Amino acid sequence: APTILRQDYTPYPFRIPTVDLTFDLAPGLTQVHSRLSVERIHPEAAPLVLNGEALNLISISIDGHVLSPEHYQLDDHQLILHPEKAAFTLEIISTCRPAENTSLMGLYQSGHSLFTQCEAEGFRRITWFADRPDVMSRYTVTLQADKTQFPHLLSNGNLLHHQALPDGRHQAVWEDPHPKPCYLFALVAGDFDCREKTITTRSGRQALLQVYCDKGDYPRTAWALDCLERSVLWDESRFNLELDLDRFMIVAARDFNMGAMENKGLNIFNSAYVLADAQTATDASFEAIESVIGHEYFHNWTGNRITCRDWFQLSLKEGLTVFRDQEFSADMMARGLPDSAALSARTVKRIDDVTALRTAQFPEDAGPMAHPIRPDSYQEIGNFYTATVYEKGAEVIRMQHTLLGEPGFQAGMAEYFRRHDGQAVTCDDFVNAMDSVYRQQAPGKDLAAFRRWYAQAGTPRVSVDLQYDPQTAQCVLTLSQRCDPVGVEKLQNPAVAKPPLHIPFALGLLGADGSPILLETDGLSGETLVLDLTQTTQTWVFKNVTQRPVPSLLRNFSAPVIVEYNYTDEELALLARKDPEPFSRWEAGQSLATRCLLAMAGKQGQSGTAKAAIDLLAATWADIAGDASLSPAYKTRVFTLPSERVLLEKMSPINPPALALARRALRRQLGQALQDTWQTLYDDMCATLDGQTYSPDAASAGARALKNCALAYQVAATVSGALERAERQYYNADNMTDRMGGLTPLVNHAPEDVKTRALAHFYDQWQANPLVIDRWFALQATASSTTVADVQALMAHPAFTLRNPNRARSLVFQFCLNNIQGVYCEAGYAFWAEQVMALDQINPEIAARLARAFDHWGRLVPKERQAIKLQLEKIMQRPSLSRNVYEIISKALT
Ligand code: B3K
Ligand code: ZN
Repeated sequence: APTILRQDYTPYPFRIPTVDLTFDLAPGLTQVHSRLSVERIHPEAAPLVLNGEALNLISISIDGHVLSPEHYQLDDHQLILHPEKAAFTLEIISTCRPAENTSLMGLYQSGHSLFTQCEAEGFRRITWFADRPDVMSRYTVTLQADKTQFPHLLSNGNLLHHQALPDGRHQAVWEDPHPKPCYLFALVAGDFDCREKTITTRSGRQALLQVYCDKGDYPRTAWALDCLERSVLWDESRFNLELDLDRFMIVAARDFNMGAMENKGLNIFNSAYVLADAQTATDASFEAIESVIGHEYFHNWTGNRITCRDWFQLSLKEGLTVFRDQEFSADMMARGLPDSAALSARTVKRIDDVTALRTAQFPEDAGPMAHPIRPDSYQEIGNFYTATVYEKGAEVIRMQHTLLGEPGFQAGMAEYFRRHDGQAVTCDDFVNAMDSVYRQQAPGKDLAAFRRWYAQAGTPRVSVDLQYDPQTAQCVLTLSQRCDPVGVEKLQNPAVAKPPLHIPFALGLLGADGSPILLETDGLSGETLVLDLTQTTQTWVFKNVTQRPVPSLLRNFSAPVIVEYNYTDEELALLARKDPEPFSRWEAGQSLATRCLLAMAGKQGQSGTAKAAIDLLAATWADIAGDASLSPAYKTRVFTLPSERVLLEKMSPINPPALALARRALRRQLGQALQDTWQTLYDDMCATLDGQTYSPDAASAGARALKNCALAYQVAATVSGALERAERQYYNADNMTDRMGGLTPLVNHAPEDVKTRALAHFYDQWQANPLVIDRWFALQATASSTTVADVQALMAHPAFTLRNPNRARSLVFQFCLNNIQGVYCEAGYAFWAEQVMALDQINPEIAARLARAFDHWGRLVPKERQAIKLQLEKIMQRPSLSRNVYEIISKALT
């Protein structure tokens, strides 16, 4: 497969100012009549190259004259014309087959409805077009279909007319006043329920907000509409950005490759990120819905009004929009709280975001698919919707926010819109706007070294050296950064020294009793300072430090780096108990737990060597449990051990089963050691929640999380009565969070009959609700006793299908990615390879994601490494692999 290079970008030689599409919609065969106004930009005789895939050509004409085949070249993916005129109307009539389209890219059927997904390169499966984001057009769309089967016909923008046609058909005409790239085109046809509300935007305009769902799902759309309204208000108040449409629609689809899609005015969502009520959705789902609805809405400005010049710039819109959705969620969680509680609430969100980064992005940055947030090359762009582009991209935006401060960052955003509204631009254009503000704010400084974050892959390491001299009362801090070549960097030039990055490094110092020490250096002073680390090694001297300090490093995770500093266990415990900065406080506890786990895993699960550290961890947790100043949500994060996937990155060679055993053993020990603590927490949280009707707000979600965390430790430790309590909680719950809080420990620890009865009861209760049945599959897929044979048996269940991405993810992905005890064996690897190949026939984008499950194979213990390599080679030998899977597997093997 050819590799596309960022440096090869050339502008498109034509403009296509207007696009007029008429769809004759039917699931079996849909006809598309496209009428394009085309204007040559370059005077030269550049051909007009249009992309097209899986289309059937009916006719082509220019200014009304039908072209015969000798006037164009057509193959499987391109249509090439050689127009003589400088401006003309091109008409193309073609057909496609939505019901046969299992890739879920382009126009496809889901349930009884029709949906589109065009980003990145799906529009070419609808009609021949310049399928690239820098060609922007005004769209008029006419949809015709059977009226009974498809009473709702939706597209971007405003509805111009709707009328009946002969033979039980009808048509709707939509016009989108905003020029857009074709990846933001959308249509939906189906029979839906709709919840709606008219709001008044800041400037006094009326806007209609709508959430469409399958018939019968209406009661589960209230939260989504509420989230949408709050998103609109938040973007006005925090970013000064107002909704630019009269109508904003969200439609829920059962079959969807990703979370959701920001099509202009017509967002299409995976139903998992729309539908929720107390009975069927967990607190985590409510929270995820809020963040995805915010994310897609915020794209309306960052992505749609200003879009990407080419797909290498994907992080321009994704990193920025993830940063914005993270801030939205944090602001929602902190709403109405006094300052200290607000900080704690925001920190809980920060902890969750950093955990997500470490779970998915750090491994990616250390593996064969490592790439800069702005990649330099790709074979298949669908493979680059990655944790690096999204989550690390958001960290790179967040660092700019840290360097400029909120007012400076907002000034930079205003400058970005002033310069580029309505354009397709690059990451450099964004940093230029921020840099213009930064230079004004801090004369002599600029973002030159900072820009390297866009060009380099790999997670940098910052090592910290601290020297204290009691005579002079000075503390000398030296920070050194390094980042070894990774991924393609390693192939291209393994010896190259990567230039240093600009790392904003936030830190504080604590006295032996945990009290903060005022930092004074070079005209800066404060309890937290953000140091500008721009060189490979830099030193700072802090004055008037009257006692040997304990450093609190990388506060609030001020940069996406790994910090290396030799703390003693006691210093970590001190920070975990006393650090006034809540993120670093959490981090210290996690570091102590990590030490225990790695020591245990190194000794095949025997915890003797780690005894002292475990006792210290337990004592620290007991103190934190009793600290009334900390919120239940925060405590839950403290009491959650780092996941296997985060821990794997810290082990060399990686031994996943040993880690899984160690983690289980430590959970059991902490369950036993802190029995009274768990009991108190459980009772307290029950009392807090008692008598309240379910609400997904952050405070009650936090109380439920802590209650269920305490229960899980009690069950893990086989405390007497704990299983019965979990069972009671499962059967009596009045909301899905508590139901899962009871069922999860049962499935992992209860005797077979108790477990089977509960699972059968669950299936029976919820079989009509696919999103709940996804939970049922996922819970079994991740249970520690589940084997490959169990998963195969579940795949034979009538409710299972590989064709629905949510279902495939709930069982196959959950097992391959998150069941460490089940999948790391020869049968597990063979199962994985089989599923990659089976999925590749159905949906290459989804298959390529599963193909990445063992990206870290080269760092595993030798026996496992060999076994996985065999499977990689087996996949590679398969004829007719998709470009998606080919790219992943070939990179894994180099
Ligand atoms: N922009 C979409 C991504 C869809 C890509 C599918 N290949 C979702 C989002 O980031 O908002
Ligand atoms: Zn996005």
